[in-house]
Amino acid sequence: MKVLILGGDGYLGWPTTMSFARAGHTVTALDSSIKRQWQAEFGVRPLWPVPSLLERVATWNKLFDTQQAHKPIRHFHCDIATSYMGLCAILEATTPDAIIHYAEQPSAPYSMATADTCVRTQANNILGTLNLIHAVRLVAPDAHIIKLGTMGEYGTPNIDIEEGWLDVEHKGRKDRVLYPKRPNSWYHLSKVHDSHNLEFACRNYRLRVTDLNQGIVYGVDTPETLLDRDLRTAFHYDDIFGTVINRFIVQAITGKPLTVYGDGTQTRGFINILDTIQCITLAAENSADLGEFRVMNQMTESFAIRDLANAVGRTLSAPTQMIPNPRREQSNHYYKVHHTKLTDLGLVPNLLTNKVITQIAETCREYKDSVNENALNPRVIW
Ligand code: USQ
Repeated sequence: MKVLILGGDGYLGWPTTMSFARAGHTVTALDSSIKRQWQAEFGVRPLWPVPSLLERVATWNKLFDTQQAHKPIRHFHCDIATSYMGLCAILEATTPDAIIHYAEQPSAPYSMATADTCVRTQANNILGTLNLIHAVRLVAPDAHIIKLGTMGEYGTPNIDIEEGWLDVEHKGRKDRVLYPKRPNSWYHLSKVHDSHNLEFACRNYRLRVTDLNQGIVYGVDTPETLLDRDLRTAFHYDDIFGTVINRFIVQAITGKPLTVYGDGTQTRGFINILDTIQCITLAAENSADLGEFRVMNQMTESFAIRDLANAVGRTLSAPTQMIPNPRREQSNHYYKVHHTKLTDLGLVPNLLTNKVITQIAETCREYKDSVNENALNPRVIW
């Protein structure tokens, strides 16, 4: 396959880029590097230094330049939210079969910090996806768009969470509608808007789209990041871009209590970074049909946050601390998610075990002295 990865510099974009390249696909990675600026605005950075996309692509291509089976990765600098023509030109040059779209502002706290960060989040995410829709329609109408959505789009409804669609019966009539969504941040809401725009594009332009509602990702290593230190992906533990398991592990290795927001009864879906790659691969290998808006819930297990904190705390001998929840979230809520479509395609989950927690902690321990303790407690409150 010819695969174009939007957001190839990111936590998930880079490991995905390498995984597809290693599997023998022709891979192009695109990024605007803007996330590095967003990080700088809040004075945060990944736990270890991460070479630029250009440098990592060069390292990869050097590593594999003697092996016939591997084609070099190509890369482009492009901001898809502001450069429709640039995106069209890249689609023309790469003629992708699959386009994997990670190129979005990914943080709920960032989006909730100020009016400006809210507007920039929604502008970046919604306009980027709209430009993609129109560029694909014009230049590559057969390409399969694989869009990273999020489980947080659904919020915490008092009914089961289905995979994207809901069968409803109203006053004796039946219909199938997009699942009604009630997210908890401007960021998550930007992805709801994306989902609606993509579904509209499937109906009206006959695009083919898979929307993957992904849970909270944790983990550091993939088979490819382990090949060379300069091929590692970014690891965020800070209050803006760090996700909860990664944060708890860094708090534990630095001897700080694990910050459980509120009473920790809020429950969320989770997924190992290895399974993210598996799911994206399965989605790409099993394309949606032309005109189909296919939605799959990309998570493997769910945990209440306090149970998660206890599991990490027990494994790494660290105390947990309940602190006032900086976010407006429901506690003690119903949470039942259906997530069988990816398993039906062949996903074999890598679940969260003590061994997995210990392995992540081992990698992080080497950089213990680089931890910015100011970034361990939440700063954005809503
Ligand atoms: N939490 C704590 N303590 C912390 C950090 C978080 O208790 O120190 C709690 C939060 O209150 C929340 C849960 O952990 O209930 C998850 O927070 P998070 O920051 O790990 O994840 P979230 O803001 O939901 O967003 C992350 C990614 C986002 C992705 C999303 C998947 O940043 O890109 O879309 O996970 S999901 O949550 O399923 O929508």
